Amino acid sequence: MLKISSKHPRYKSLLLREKMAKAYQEGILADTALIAHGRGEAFDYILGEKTSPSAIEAIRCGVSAMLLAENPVISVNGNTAVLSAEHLVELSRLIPAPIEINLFYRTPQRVEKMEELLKKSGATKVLGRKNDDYLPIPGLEGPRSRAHPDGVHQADVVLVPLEDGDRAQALVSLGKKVITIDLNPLSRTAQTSSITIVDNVVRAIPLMIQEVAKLKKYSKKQLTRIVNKFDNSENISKSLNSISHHFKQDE
Ligand code: PTJ
Repeated sequence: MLKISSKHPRYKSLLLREKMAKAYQEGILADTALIAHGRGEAFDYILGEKTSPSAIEAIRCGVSAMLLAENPVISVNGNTAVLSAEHLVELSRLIPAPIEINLFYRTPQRVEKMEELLKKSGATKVLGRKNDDYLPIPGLEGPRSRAHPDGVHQADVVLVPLEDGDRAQALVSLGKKVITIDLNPLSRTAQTSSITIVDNVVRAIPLMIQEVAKLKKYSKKQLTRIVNKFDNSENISKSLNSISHHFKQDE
C-alpha cells in the first residue's frame, strides 16, 4: 500500500479507503462494499465531512431509545465492522445490547472473519455466527432474512448502520424501532427507519458512546420525552438542507 502523508488534505478519508481495501483483500468485505463506501464518501463530502446539529439530535434520540428498550440489539455488517469494530463493541457493552452479524452477501468464510474481527476488538459474545440458529424475517428471502432468536428476532429496538432498504422496511413492519446510520438521507433505509442518523459511522458511533454516558443519568420519563419529541422526517429534511446549503456556498 502507498504511504499516505498525514499532510494530505484528504488524509482521514484516504486512511479509511485503505482500511476498506485491505479488509476486502482479506475477505472480510464483499466487493460491493467498496462501492457502498464510495457512495458514502460522496455524501459525506457534500455534508462537509462533519456531524451536523440534526445528526446530533438523532444520535441523542437513538441512544435514548436504546436505553429505554427491553431488548436492544446492534446488527452489524461488513462495512460497519471494518470501520468501527472497537466502538461498536464499546457501545454494545455500555447500553448493554448484544451484537449480531447480519450480512447481505453472507458466506460462511465472511461470517467467520467478522466474528474474528469483533472478538479481536473486544466482543465477548457475538450472535449470528456460522452455525447459530436463526428465524426468518417475514417478507425477506435468502441469507438476509436471518434473525437470531435471542437477537434481532426478539428485539424491540435494533441499531442497524448501513442497512439495505428491504431489511429496514421488514424490521419496521415487524413493529421494531429501527435506528440507522446512513450518510444518504434519501436512501430507502434512511426514509423507512424510525430514527435516521445522517452521519458517517466513524463519527456517529463514538458520539453515541459519549451520549450514553450523559443519558444514563436521565430518568425513563426524560428519555421518553426525548424520543417522543423527535420527528424523523423533519430531521431528514434538516440534513437535506445542510446538503443544499453546501451547494449554495460553492455558487
Ligand atoms: O457486509 P454486507 O454483505 O452486509 O454488505 C454491506 C453493503 C454495505 C455492501 C450492503 O448493505 C449494500 O449494498 O449497501 P447499499 O445498499 O449500497 O447501502 C449503503 C448505504 O450506506 C448508502 O446509502 C451509503 O451512502 C451509506 N454509507 C456508506 N458508507 C457509510 C455510509 N453511511 C454511513 N457511514 C459510512 N461510512
